[in-house]
Amino acid sequence: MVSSSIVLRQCRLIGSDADDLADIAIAQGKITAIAPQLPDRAPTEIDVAGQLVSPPFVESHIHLDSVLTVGQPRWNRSGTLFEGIEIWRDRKQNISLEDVKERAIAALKQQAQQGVLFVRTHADVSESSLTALKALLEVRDAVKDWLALQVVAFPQDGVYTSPDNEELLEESLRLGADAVGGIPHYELTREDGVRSLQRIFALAEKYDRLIDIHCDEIDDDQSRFLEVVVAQAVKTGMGEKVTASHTTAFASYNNAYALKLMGFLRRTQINFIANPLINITLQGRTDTYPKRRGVTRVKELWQAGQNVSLGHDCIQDPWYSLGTGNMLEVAWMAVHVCQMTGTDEIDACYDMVTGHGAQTLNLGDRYGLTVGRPANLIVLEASDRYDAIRRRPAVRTVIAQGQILAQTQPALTQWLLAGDRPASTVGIITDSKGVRPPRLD
Ligand code: 17E
Ligand code: FE2
Repeated sequence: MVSSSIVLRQCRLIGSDADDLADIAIAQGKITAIAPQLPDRAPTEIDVAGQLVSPPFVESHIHLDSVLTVGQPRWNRSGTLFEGIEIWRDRKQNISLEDVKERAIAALKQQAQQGVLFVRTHADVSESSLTALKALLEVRDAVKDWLALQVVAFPQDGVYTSPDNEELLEESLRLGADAVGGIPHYELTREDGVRSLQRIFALAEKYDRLIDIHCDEIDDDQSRFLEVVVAQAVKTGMGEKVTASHTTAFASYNNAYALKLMGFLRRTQINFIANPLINITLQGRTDTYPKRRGVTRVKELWQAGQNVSLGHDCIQDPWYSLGTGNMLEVAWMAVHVCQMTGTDEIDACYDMVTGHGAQTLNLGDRYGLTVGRPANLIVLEASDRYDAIRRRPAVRTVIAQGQILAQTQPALTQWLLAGDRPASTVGIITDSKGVRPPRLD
């Protein structure tokens, strides 16, 4: 038997009963045992002391080529998607491999130290040198010992808006992009949008790649490319390899049409990604009042059994000036914007930044707290998923492929009021006990 390299003691596993603590043994990069009071001894023993142990966070949608460029060359004054695209068009005139790689790796480190170990990034491939794509493919390789990165070839300016773009998209697949992207609502006509989707599916089949479309990211209730994605998924049988990102127009469709579409969705198993931080700010910009939220029907899709995951989309770029890379902020925003405030709904929002994200990325048995799988896990200063989303506490320990990648000390508050208890560490400790809601079983 191989001896363990790390044993974590007294782990509160996601979804388990409160008092049910287990030990986790790791050897040769894999989880080798999960059981109460394991007899194994290891050179590294971590006393988790009843904190939450979770599979890592999954960032299922981010644009790493544009992260950390906010204000370059100017701020997005209108706050719209379209001004963002124009600012990025100016910024990308002078990107270099080094520029993209440095910013992307900085963002990935920011995310990984907060427990994100699987990421899907879009790379803009509507720029003739394909610098963003080449840089992100290099980043994928540079980080592979601690983080798994998927790269989507994303034609930001459209596939048929200029003569070179279709070939640039195919060249990106030859260069090794993991997935084909698209932006049908930004093609010049509805017909071009439909044609672009047909081409994207054909390319994905030819090169055996995944698909992730920026689909209907607009408040126009007539933007109906999701139905085309669904039709292509049904006809090709590609279902779970296909993702519709953003789909914000779904929030503006009339209910009769939305109901019909929900029915069509049952014929295939595509994935949805919502980006609540960004779309709550980008959408609704042409409304006065009432003002739409512009985030897709996350709750209804989840209730209908569709796979929904959540992403950042942006960290400090032309579309969104904020963001820290913390997936708990994304889940927290989804709870609010999508009104997922029931205890099972809050838990579901946590799942959307963990297991559901893994499903979107087609990670299969590369992901999960299961014996035999790669030892990727995080220790959170929380008692359960609800507590994690409420307080968004630090991820104390990040274990990537069986190695300790990062450790974070939580903030410590000292209560110093004269005459009260002597200085102590209230705050974190009393707060984490909080009030726990009765479970809905
Ligand atoms: N590009 C796009 O088309 N939509 C977005 N939300 C971002 C980039 C961030
Ligand atoms: Fe996006």
